[in-house]
Amino acid sequence: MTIQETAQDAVPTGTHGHGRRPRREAPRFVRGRGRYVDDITLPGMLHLAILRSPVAHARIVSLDTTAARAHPKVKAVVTGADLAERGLAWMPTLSEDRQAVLATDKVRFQGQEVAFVVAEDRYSARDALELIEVEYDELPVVVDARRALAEDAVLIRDDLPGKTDNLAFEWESGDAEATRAAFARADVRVVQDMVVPRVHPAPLETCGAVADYDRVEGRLTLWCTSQAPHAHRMLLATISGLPEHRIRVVSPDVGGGFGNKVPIYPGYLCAIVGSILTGHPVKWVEDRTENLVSTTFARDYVMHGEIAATRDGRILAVRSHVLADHGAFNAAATPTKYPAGFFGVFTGSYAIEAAYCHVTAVHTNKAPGGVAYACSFRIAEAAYLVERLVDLLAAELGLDPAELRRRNLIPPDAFPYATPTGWVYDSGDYPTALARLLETAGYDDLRAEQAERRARGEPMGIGLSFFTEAVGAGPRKDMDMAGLGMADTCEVRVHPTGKAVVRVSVQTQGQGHETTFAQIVAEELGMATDDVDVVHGDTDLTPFGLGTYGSRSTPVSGAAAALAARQVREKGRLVASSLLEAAPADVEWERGAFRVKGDPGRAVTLAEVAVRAYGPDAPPSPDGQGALEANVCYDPASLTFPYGAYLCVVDVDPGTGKVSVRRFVTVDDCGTRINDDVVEGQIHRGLTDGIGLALMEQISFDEYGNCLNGSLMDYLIPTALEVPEWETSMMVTPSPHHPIGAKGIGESATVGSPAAVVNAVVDALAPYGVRHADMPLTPSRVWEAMQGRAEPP
Ligand code: MCN
Ligand code: CUN
Repeated sequence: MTIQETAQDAVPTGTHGHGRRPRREAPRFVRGRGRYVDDITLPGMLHLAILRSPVAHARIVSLDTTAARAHPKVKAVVTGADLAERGLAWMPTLSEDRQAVLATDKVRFQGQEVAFVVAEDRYSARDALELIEVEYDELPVVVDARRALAEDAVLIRDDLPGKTDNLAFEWESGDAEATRAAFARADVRVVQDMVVPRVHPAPLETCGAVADYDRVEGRLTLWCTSQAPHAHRMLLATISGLPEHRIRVVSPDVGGGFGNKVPIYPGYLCAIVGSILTGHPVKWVEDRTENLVSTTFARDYVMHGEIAATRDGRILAVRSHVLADHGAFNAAATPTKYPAGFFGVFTGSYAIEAAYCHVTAVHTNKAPGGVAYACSFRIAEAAYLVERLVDLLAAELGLDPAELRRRNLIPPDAFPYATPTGWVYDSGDYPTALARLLETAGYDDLRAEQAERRARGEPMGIGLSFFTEAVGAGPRKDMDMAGLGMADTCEVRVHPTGKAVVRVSVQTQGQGHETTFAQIVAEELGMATDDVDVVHGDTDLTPFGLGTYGSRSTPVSGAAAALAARQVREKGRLVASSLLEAAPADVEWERGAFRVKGDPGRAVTLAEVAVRAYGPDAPPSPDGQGALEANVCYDPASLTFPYGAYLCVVDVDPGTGKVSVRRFVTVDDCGTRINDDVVEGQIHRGLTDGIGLALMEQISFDEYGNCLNGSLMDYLIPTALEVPEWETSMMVTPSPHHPIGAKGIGESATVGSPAAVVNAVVDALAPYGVRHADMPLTPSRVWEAMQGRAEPP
């Protein structure tokens, strides 16, 4: 597995890129020395457990905590009514809805928070939960989004004044009229309904918090599993009424987020209330079932897709209607103006005249949330939709799917490319990526092999996908979360001995930021990466910013880091000119040092400059700020648009319907890469996600709203056994508006790969007359499809 190079030098990016460097956080993790929320133990710390609703929809008739309070080790028992007295029973969500912290009137999904107990140890807290008596008056449930708006559907959100139905929101994008006209002109139209099932990010570490409220100082410290510590601090301040400057949110090592840790959860607030009430630090760590059943899910889109083309295979238009299941409370994490996330990029990587989509989002009696799980804000759904439609169209036209894609890809000279739904893709060379993919995979040979196998009755499938993502939210004028504009700040300081500290507002959950942000700054300052330290995940120690999700750390904070380092370098140049006894205009930065123009032998490094910068004869700092310090808030001009071309080869066991992924070949382009190892790791992980999503992952419910996937025995996630040896390769088309030309990569493979797997399986099943089957393609579903029976999803 090697990374191959194709460089398209669109913008100069200095010397950034291609550093293969082991992650500096690795030794700590492999030796078990990571420090996660559950590793935090404070003197006098108490433990919190949450009582959750066993039913999906019910009125709370009565709630008796007498016996629980009498438990000898219990310090506090708190109900929704107790919180309501303090105005804390409800909290705002990231999507302008509200969510119950503890239920007061009704429970609206199975696993909803009803009460909590604080006790001396975790076991006693859990024991005491069983002593709480709750009488529920059960109500009808809405489980299927397709039934949510039926006349007779029970009203879930009767807490909202004037609400009479289960509609969460409606949203549209594109030009309905132009799309209708293009469809009318088309020779061929293909229509397909498809479901992207509800899935869960399922990070290895569940969510948790330790709250420590200091009654004397009036200060709150909250260690929590947060992908966005600064945004969470602001939200916690608004909800709790505690002053923001007296709240410190610390996100220590986080054992995977994948979007699960973007929202704030009732548990965080319960821990805070528990600490305020008892005067002790309080720890809440949910178990696996609580994580799977009650925290934010992903996908859950029922999509109707249509594609129109000419007979010779030119795609004219795409249209879609989506029914989005947002659960009991709309707690989706997405920029305010984008309630359906970035689903609007569903025209994918193709030059298409017209497009239109309409999204209807509904409430159901299921866990709240939405968007999460390496999705680039719903681009996972969008990419899947268009890539399935293109394959269906190829089948209809009798064209090879690779050829159909080739005819419609956005040409390289069209960038920056404006899509019919209003997105401006920054850069790319799509035809080269596709050509490289087909060549690396040996596409023609694969098709020949497939024909031979088919003749022998062996179902083999070849699936393609080509995706484009939009990552790196803001700019802040267009994008905000909970009123906070999406921009991020980075602070760089070079100390007298020439070592640097970088403080970032984003928060790693395993992506390797401690290494990669050091690399960005070291590269800009001509320093050794080991001489640069990265501080993150503590609101007291880092500048303000919106956090890590939507693969925005590199596009936003990475840019801030490069620019802050450049400002430091510029200050250093003045000091260097005094050291070199040359006019500042004659000093240039070249090959990692300040050099006198025309006399490159006369040079000083930044480390040499640092000593002088803090010395008695230092020249005055030009901006009156610290000698070698800079603080840059980066408000991105636009998003970055990484893309990729994937090919998956599967074999299907005709007797059992079991799918085996034999090969997975990829070409990705995230512009300039900071660290090849990290990028490759991100891609491997995302491809694994894609196989899981396509073949095994689903959160499902029975007709009573019982969640059927409360453990990792019932919610299958892929392991090394289900994945092949990856065949990855890279291209480099820098982003023209990013200071080092980098685009995000953290979600690319998760977004791009499910369609390749499903396309491969459907391709394998073509001889059985199958044109579509919904994820997850479990053996039973594949087998049903082979028998000509589509199993209802
Ligand atoms: N990188 C690089 N060169 C680039 C782009 C990125 O070297 N051109 C590196 C970055 O420096 C960073 C990593 O790749 O170390 C991912 O960068 P980026 O694409 O900016 O994504 P973020 O750091 O913002 O991470 C978020 C993204 C998301 S949204 C999900 S979901 C996801 C993902 O990252 N969750 C993850 N990858 C994950 N990986 C791990 N181990 N754990 C998670 O929870
Ligand atoms: Cu959509 S999951 Mo990531 O943006 O944290």
